[in-house]
Amino acid sequence: MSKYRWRDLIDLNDKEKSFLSPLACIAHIDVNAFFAQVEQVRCGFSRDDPVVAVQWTSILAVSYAARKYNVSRMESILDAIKKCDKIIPIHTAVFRKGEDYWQYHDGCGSWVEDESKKLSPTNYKVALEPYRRESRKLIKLFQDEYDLVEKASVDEAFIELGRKLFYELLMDDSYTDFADIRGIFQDGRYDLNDHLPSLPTKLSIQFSGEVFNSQNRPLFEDWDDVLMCLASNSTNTIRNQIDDMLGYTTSCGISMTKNLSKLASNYKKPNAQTIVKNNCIDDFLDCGKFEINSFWTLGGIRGKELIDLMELPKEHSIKFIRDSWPVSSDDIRKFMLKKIICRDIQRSREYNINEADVAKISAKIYQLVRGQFRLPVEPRPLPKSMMSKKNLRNDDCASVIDCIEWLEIFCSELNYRVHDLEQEYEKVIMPRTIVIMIKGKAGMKYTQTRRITTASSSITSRELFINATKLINEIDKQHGKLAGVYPLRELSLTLSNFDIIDKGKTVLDMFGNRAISKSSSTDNNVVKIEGEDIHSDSKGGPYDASVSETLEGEPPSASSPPTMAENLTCKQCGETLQDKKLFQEHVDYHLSVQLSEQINGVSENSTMLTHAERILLFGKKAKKNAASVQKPKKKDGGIMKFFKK
Ligand code: DCP
Ligand code: CA
Repeated sequence: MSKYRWRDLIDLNDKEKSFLSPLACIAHIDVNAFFAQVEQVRCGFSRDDPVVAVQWTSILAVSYAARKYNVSRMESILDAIKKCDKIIPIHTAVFRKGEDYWQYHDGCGSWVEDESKKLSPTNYKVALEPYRRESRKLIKLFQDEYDLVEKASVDEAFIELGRKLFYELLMDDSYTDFADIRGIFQDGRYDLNDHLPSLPTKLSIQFSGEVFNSQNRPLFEDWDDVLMCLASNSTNTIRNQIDDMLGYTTSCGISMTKNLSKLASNYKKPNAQTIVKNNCIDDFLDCGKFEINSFWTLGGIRGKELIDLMELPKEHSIKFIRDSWPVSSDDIRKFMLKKIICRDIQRSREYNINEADVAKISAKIYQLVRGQFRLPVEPRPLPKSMMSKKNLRNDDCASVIDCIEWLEIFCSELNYRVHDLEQEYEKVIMPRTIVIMIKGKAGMKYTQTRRITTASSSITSRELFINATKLINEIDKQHGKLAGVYPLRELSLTLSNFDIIDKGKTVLDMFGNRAISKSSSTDNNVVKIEGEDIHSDSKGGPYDASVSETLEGEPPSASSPPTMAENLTCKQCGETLQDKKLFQEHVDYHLSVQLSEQINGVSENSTMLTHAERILLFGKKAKKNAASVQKPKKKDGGIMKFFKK
């Protein structure tokens, strides 16, 4: 008899429960030397060519062929060429100052002798769009095959295989090995609390990739092993597809949890997959390659504090925790708490782990070291803002004209990224706030904010540029003449306060309640994401720097949109609001609804329709306009724009 129950297997068919089942299978797939492979494929090199992707003078990604020469990331390209003159440096695509499109300049870069071919940050900004494009293709391949995919970074994803495995085991007749269990399931001859039948005596299925099995444990002991095996065949197929269609090798880890799978995909690179079966989890964690700070999120200061607080040895810390606290996480909690109280008496600095988080972190550590820390695979919450910025040197930006030339690039980049997010989430995303920040040569920072009040159904770089130009002119007028401003040291543009317009499905399904407040409308799929939290990737380095950073200083209050009446009475519906902030939210709400209606069509309750439009759309018996207040004339589109496209 199996040690698992029918309930454990049936739970795999439920996206909400699957990751909690002891039969869960989660894969983590990571592209090897991502930027380098993108350039290798684009330029027609082979995998044996030692390609490196370069940004100015630094190496961003090192192909596995180049790693053989001991070349590493963040090394200068000149140093790398000294190590091996066969290295093939390829510079990332760049935007040129004053242009709103990116381009590759193959054959150019800091390592080329010809001065006219040296790309420099004085006139260019790195464009990461080519990598985002490839990333989109990867995610699309995953999403076409699996129903639960979490993009973890630009080149990695978690996949939860529950439904796929459930189908293969219990419904797919081509797997003859499983005829018996399939029969029981299909006839309904089971109770959820019953144990599953024993494994068939003969199994013809075989694992793809490497099963981590340092202790030579039986390959197929129970149904979890069978599911891992099916999972390994499935991920192998998709990885081959990525190779065939895009030309990239990947590494993959498969196990019961996200944390373990991430360690497993990193275990063997390039072009490999490692399976950590449930009966080999401790063997894997104790193999000597991992310590407590190898786990995702415990790599930084938090991990170091934990090592201090738990008095962990330098080596075999995972096994040490398991052996020292065998019974419950509460024992870890008590131990850490004592240490924290002592520590805080002689407190010399701020700490990351404090009394308030001890219970939570103890429970997490207790589970992590046993490979039992369960996290759902789920779409990332949408970033609350996105930034394009440039660090500036010398006279890179000595006047408002220079600013405008850089802003042209920023707007194009942000426009790409908004549309990138739209594809990832299958939503229409409309930023409502735009903030410019300048840092003068003396180090002072100034910011200026505007609301983006367009009612068009999609943001464009031109629209962003119009807003950005207004902002820079305002800020220049106010501060430009001060000593210590030009030439600037930093310029950035940030978009935030996104309206998320669903094209039909429910948004809360997708994002839950995380940082999202649904607008008061019930008949429009509009969600506003509020606050100024800044999205950041899990990785540091130059890739991060151009993704987003926190703004310092309070932005001044937003300028008024044209529809705002000074007496705080909405021209659209007649409602009078108590203060400017509420009024602004109210105006935003109308804009969001209008936008949603352009995308999704209108309902009869819409406040955006005149009575005549209502009759045209819904017939003579249509309700009168909800607010029965005359609506301002729409500038363009007329009634046709309310019809579904
Ligand atoms: N990246 C970057 N700066 C960093 C980290 C990453 O620019 N500090 C970029 C370049 C990488 C890509 O992100 O190609 C993916 O990062 P990974 O950490 O996954 O590294 P690679 O894919 O290059 O290598 P590996 O094969 O080890 O995953
Ligand atoms: Ca990678």
